[in-house]
Amino acid sequence: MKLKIAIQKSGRLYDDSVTLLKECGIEFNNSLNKLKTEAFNFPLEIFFLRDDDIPQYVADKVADIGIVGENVLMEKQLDVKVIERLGFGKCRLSIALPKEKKYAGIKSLEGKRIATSYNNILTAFLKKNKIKAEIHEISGSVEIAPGIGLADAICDLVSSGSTLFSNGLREVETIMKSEALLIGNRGLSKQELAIVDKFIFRIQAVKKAGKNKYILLNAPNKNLDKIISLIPGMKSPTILPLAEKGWSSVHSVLEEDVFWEVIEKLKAAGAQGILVVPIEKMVL
Ligand code: PRT
Ligand code: ZN
Repeated sequence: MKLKIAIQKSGRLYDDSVTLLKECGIEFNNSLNKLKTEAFNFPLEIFFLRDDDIPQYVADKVADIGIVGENVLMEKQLDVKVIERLGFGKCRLSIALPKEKKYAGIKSLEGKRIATSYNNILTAFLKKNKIKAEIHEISGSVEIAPGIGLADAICDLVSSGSTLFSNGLREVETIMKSEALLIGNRGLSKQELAIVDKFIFRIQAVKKAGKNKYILLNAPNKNLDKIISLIPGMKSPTILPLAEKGWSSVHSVLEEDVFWEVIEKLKAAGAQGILVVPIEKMVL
């Protein structure tokens, strides 16, 4: 019994999807022209597909699960299950206008021509806001549409904003935020779900590890209580005596978000020789 996963064949989600599988300890050969491969050490068959096709393949159970951008899933409007948010491929779907055009809120879009590859999402957004506009569906290079007189505005994905900037466009509305999702067919069997669970367990360990660092430091025993109270670790930290009298070594786990703040406080409390190391996997 093998689970079939669909991932992007090439493009913005490819590298992170492959990295995620590899960090989950799933080994496979991914030579460029392959459409399909099998993992050596996990019951997984991997299909390499265009991102636009992945929701349909998962809905039809050609693939059991898949990795796809939330934007693509929303646009396709197919009934699949969102299993896990993966935290990469982040972007937003926005409306942008030539920067010299006036914009006074959504009402300014009334009667305008908007070019997009996201017809369904844009239609729903306009309807919700009671705006009547003309949608020009095009499949690529949406950002050049206003410049060539095809449209007054565009609705497209933005990440850094540099594409908009270099085409003289200004972002005026964000319709949705997006990231890569692990999606699954709704009718998976018990055995298939058991493999999905194993996979999710690994993904969560990898994601959790990425957010945490392992920290080792030396502390004078007299300040030990204070120092321990500063570290919001997994459970209580490990304390080992140092060869030097009156000193201990403290080991714990620290979240990325609070990292710099805590390090400063630790130093102020007399901690020395602070080492911070990445964690590969974390299982709680
Ligand atoms: O061949 P295939 O159909 O599989 O790939 P594709 O060309 O349709 O998609 P691809 O590889 O470009 O993007 C795959 C997914 O990555 C998208 O569906 C999003 O979920 C996600 N993603 C994240 C992005 C971006 N960031 C992004 N910036 N997808 C596209 N872009 C484009 C955007 O369309 C615009 O042209 O990048 C440009 C804007 O980028 P900035 O940085 O200049 O703002
Ligand atoms: Zn695509």
